[in-house]
Amino acid sequence: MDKLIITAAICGAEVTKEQNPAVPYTIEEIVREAKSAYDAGASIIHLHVRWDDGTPTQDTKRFQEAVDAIRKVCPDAIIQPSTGGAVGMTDLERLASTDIVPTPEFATLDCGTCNFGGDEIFVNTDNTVFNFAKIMKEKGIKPELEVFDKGMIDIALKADRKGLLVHPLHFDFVMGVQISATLRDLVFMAGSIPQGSTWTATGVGRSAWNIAAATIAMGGHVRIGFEDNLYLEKGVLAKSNGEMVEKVVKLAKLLGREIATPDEAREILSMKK
Ligand code: KMH
Ligand code: ZN
Repeated sequence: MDKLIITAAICGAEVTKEQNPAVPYTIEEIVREAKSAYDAGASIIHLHVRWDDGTPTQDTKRFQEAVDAIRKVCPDAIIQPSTGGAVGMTDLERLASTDIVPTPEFATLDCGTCNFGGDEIFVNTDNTVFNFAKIMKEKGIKPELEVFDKGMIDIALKADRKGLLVHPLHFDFVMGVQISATLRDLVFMAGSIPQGSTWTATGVGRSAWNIAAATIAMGGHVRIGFEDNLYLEKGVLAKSNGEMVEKVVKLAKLLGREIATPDEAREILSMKK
């Protein structure tokens, strides 16, 4: 089994300080959280940015500022800007995160429309997915294919048939937003991607730890962090992203899986250095 790649989704676009005071908004807070995750064993930082008041933004300059500041303390980390942004943003707005310099080596590519709780809908039409895939291919950015259910794997494979993706593919199964966060469905998702692909799984909310443990045992990679989950255990808020990454590292040790460094993660994901 490959070493375990841990992605820290440190900030997100939706979670707030009212839910957990450690959720980062300012550049200083984002850097603090990235470093805590990196020091604990995360090799990938999945990045959203906020204005100082917490409002989510895809502003290129704000991303540039955050990435430059994170680089100073996590020099070899893989920084993965979000192109999902927040519900309601336009495609153009969302893509602005890929305009930073140097061009990001990795970014998310959301592969379909899904319910996002209450009346919220996260819109990604087929044309949006194809257009984002085309732009990322032209820029040499490896996409992490964000799939919130099995149908989104099928949409990603449509993009692949159009020649818009480069193999091997890498998926992130987001469990517990649209598809349920059950082990049955995790096995179904992992069995539905092309041979030779790599995958990460994210358990949203209370499912985070079950999904992480099952994923470690199955040979997948784990995403954890405030974007997806605010609690270290039932009733105990996590004090930092690092604390959550430490818990994943402990689970991996118990299950006999070593942790990948950023360069080992690049190798496992067939990313150019
Ligand atoms: N905030 C969600 C609407 C991504 O980063 O690519 C989208 C999201 C996915 O978080
Ligand atoms: Zn995200």
